Order: sequence, then structure tokens, then C-alpha cells
Amino acid sequence: MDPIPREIFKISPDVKASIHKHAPVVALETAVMTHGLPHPINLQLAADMESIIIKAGATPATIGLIDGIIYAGLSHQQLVHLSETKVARKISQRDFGVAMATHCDGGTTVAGTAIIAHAVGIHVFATGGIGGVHRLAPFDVSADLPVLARTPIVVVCAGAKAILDLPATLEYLETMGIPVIGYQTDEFPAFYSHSSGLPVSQRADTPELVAEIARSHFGLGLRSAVLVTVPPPASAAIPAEEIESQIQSAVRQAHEQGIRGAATTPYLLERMSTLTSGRSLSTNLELLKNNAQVAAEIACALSRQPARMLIA
Ligand code: PSU
Ligand code: MN
Repeated sequence: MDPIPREIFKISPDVKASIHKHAPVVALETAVMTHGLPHPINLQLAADMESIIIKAGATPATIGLIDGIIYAGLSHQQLVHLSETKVARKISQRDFGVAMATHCDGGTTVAGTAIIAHAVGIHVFATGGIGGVHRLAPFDVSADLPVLARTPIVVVCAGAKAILDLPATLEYLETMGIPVIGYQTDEFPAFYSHSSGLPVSQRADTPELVAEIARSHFGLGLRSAVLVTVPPPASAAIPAEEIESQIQSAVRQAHEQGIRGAATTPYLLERMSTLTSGRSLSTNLELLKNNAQVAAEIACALSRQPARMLIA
């Protein structure tokens, strides 16, 4: 892919230096800030994820748009701004051109973040849960899936959001050639819960094995992402049978209210937080921080091995 022209995106000096040295870098999304979490929890979470990554020996690169310019490595001041603004757009693949041309602020989704991270040469990206195939809406498939199918990057997540149709989402991942690695688990995690009853392609218990799998996958020239799924920390996880009825209520309410398109995921996550009296929100925060830690360890393991990644 031709690099994006310089004047429309900016890489912070520390991120640029780390990429140049093949030092470990972890990309972070901002849709979770602008469209997922309430203020000021969203700002605290962004700062916490960055410090976890730094403590683990990697450089965080939080990606987002300010005034139509794409940043890889937002400053603290820019994060404060994105955490507060009410007018940020949710930026998936289709939204970049519009947001850039009209000088929007924007929070990048998994799809949007993966595109930019890969374009600037970052190999690892931490998020909460990827988008997928929605329940009760057969044509609502998140752009996260087709983008991951053609973007060679390691994505660390807690599976797909449990508000989705998880079996259908896993089938899509298989069809599109995206290996699903269970990090210290044999099961595809269900975002809020450890277990979904669905198998992963392979279990990996160490960051070194994940790095070796990624190096082999990309080294072969395969262009799909490697999806690393990490169960939420045991202390914060909610058993699937305890949360399923709230998920079903939230999905039903979205359907009844006629919620569609990009508004669906933010609506469902907000409903889940209300229906669980905030319990799902704290699970969401804990798994995001845990994923930042695991992603940083994988980025460190990748940068320790001879870099032979053919994913320019
Ligand atoms: N986390 C949240 N809220 C969100 C998202 C994550 O707490 O809205 C975003 C993610 O960035 C994910 C996106 O990529 O939702 C999926 O949305 P859609 O189904 O519209 O593609
Ligand atoms: Mn959608």
C-alpha cells in the first residue's frame, strides 16, 4: 500500500523513533473513548492503558483525528480534548475521507485504528472487543471484520463484544483467514465472560509463542490479522449465564427503538452498563487494561526476535 501522504497524518516523535528502531509499539483506538465510555472515565482509561504499556517496556500510539488530521500518538492535551468533545465522529474505514475533508474530530474504531497502525508500521494493537456480526440484524456486520481480513497486524482483544452473534462472528473470521489465538485459554472469550463454549484455532500461553505465530503468518506473506483473544481478568469477569438475559434485553430494545448502523454498538454497550448497574462497565475497563498489558508483552517479544516481518 502506498503510504498516506504526510500532510494528512502526523506521527508523534516518540512513536516515530520507536518504529524506526523496531522497538515495541502498541496502537490504541479512540472510539472506545468517544463512543464507548462516559467522561471522565474515558480519559482515565486512556491514560491508564498508556502507562501500562510504558511500564511494560513499549511505546503507546493512541490513534485518532483532530480537526481532520490523523494522529498516531496523540498528546495528553489531545486526549483530554477527545475525551470531552461531544461532536467527535466514530471513524471506521468509510469515514476517513469525510472526516478529513470536513475537519472533524474523531475516535477510530478497530477497523479505523488497524488501517492507520498498519500504514505507519505498527505491528500490535490493543482493544476491548472487536465488532462482528450483530444479532437480529443479518446485514449488520462490523467493518472491523473485512478490515482485519486484509490488514496484517496483531490485534489483542477479549474476543468479540458479547452483544454480537458470536458463532456467526467466528465463522466469518474463519472464512476470512484470520487465526483466532486463545491467550491462556482454549475458548473464545465472550468479552464480559471467560467462556463462550466456542473453540479458538489455537491456544498460546506465552507472548513468545504469539510472536512466533505472528512472525510465521506474516512471514509467509499472509495479509490477514492475527487475533489474540484474552479472557477478562477473573476478578472482573461476569459469568455468561448471569449476563445473557441482559444482553437479550439490550438487543431487543435496540431493535424496538429502531437503532441502526454505527449507533448500534454504542447504544448496546450503554444499555448493558445501565442494565447491569455499572458492572459491565467495570468489566470493560479491567479487560481493556489487561489487554494493554498482554499487547505490550507481545510487542516486546516480537521486537526481541529478528524482525523478518514482510508486512510493509
Ligand atoms: N468499545 C466501546 N464502544 C465502542 C467500541 C468499542 O466501548 O463503540 C467500538 C470499537 O471501536 C469497535 C466498534 O471497533 O465499536 C464496532 O462498531 P461497529 O459495530 O459499528 O463497527
Ligand atoms: Mn454496524
